[in-house]
Amino acid sequence: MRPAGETGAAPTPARRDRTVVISSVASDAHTWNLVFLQLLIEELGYTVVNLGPCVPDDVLIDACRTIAPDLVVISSVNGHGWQDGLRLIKAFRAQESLADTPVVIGGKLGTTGLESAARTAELAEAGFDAVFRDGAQEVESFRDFAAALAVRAAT
Ligand code: B12
Repeated sequence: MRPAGETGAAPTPARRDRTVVISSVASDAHTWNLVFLQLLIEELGYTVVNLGPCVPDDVLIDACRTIAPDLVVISSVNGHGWQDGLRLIKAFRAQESLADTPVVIGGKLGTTGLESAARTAELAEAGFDAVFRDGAQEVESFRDFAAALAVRAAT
């Protein structure tokens, strides 16, 4: 993980006022991906609510309706993230209060580790604001995306 501030992403008061919800999908029992993301996002200065693994869609949706987060980060590595993600985002976007909430998904979303561009596009079309594939470069892209959140929200 890069040290906070290395690319101008040091924690700011604006970020401390913002909440990021992290969650896995209903089928996924892996946890260290979630811990990794929590540490990365906290380094940026955000408040994080980590809902953990195996979160049913309705539990995530209820939590987000209550918290009204500034960003929702979905992580999955068991290989079922693509279909779980599609189902989840359709239910999430069907909630009027969550229609505009930024939601991203990333990790090992397919069973082969070689997610096609078409599948990535399908997730984006279904309602995710960004889709991050596996790998260090994608984590860097996500970090830049998350770091810019407070700036976008303030303008
Ligand atoms: C530990 C482990 C388990 C443990 C998990 C225990 C726990 N409490 O977490 C147990 C034994 C339960 C398990 C079970 C299974 N596992 Co497992 N598991 C692993 C293992 C060995 C390590 C995962 C880990 O902790 N990594 C450390 C974290 C920090 O890294 P990470 O998970 O890779 O996440 C990184 C990226 O994916 C990315 N990332 C993740 N999410 C997001 C989100 C965003 C937005 C972004 C930007 C980036 C991002 O960033 C993270 C840091 O770089 C991996 C193999 C490996 N060496 O990676 C397999 C692995 C993930 N498991 C795998 C599989 C298939 C399973 C099972 C289906 C096996 C089975 N047949 O039962 C089950 C699924 C259970 C379930 N219901 O989900 C596969 C997934 C294959 C795929 N998707 O292509 C892997 C890759 C093993 C393999 N090579 O086949 N597993």
